[in-house]
Amino acid sequence: MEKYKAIVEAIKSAKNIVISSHKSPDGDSIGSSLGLFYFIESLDKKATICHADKGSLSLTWVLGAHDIVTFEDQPEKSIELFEQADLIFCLDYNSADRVGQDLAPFLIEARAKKIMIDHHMHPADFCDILVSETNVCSTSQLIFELIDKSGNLDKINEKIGTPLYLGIMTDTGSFRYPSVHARTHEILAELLKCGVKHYDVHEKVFDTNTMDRLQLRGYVISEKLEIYQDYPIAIMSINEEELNRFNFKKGDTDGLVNVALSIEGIKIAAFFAEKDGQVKISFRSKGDYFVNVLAMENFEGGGHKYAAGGISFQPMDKTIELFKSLIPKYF
Ligand SMILES: [Mn+2]
Repeated sequence: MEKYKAIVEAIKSAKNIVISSHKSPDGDSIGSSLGLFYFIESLDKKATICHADKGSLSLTWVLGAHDIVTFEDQPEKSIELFEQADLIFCLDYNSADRVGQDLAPFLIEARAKKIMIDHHMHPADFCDILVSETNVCSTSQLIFELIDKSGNLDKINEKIGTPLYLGIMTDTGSFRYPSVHARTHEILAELLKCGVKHYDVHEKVFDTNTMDRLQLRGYVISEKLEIYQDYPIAIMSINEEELNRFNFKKGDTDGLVNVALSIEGIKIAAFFAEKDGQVKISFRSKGDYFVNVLAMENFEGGGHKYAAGGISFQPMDKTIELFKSLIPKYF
């Protein structure tokens, strides 16, 4: 595909390449960033990954994850990277503000050529090259397509493949969402052929618990899960004091919202977590129920039809009240 070839040409002629992704990086942001990073390396070029903040422990075991420059740890270096870049990749996000309010102004003002590779709906118009494939499961899959369709499949190796496998796996709930297509499995087969240890990735992401993490999850499920009467909606919430009680670490509550969604008959699940005076919200849904519009219009967020997130600066009780008051309007 011409677009992918143009991207590889842009990489080859760039001097300072920066790879960015959205704030609170997930498996796909870290996976696509590192997969692209090692692909660029295979072209004898160098890149620097710069994110707003670090990923959770279940993600940062991947080779190279500790070398990701973050604004939270190195603000000056991060700003310098954006100012000096002549090529910036925008991976796994669709508008500039998604990199977080600290980095966004530097991304917007950067003189660099910008390339967006993403699978979220409604991409904003701030990039020079746009790869927006909303029916593809993950940005990591699109990085594989970039490598393959630019004629560089022979470059794929374990270093590139492992983070891409991580990104595809985490963005598809382990390959089971409707967004997984035959092509996804063809790609996974290619990744295994080049030496990716799929069992290792699964174990590191899903079978690496601390006692605190397990007990926190058990507590939320047994004490903080509420089924909303009259609608097929489940709500979970946890406040700062409770998080501290279980020595909360980033990632400890990941996926809990899916547990709520798994209850028989439930079509919409919302998870509210209070931290640093804000309430972060995750929404999941299935069937005819979509959560992205509600997240976008009321909680400064967005995402996909069945998986979205948002934020509230109101106290927890007010935030949940607001969500409940919106239910008749949206569902
Ligand atoms: Mn993604």
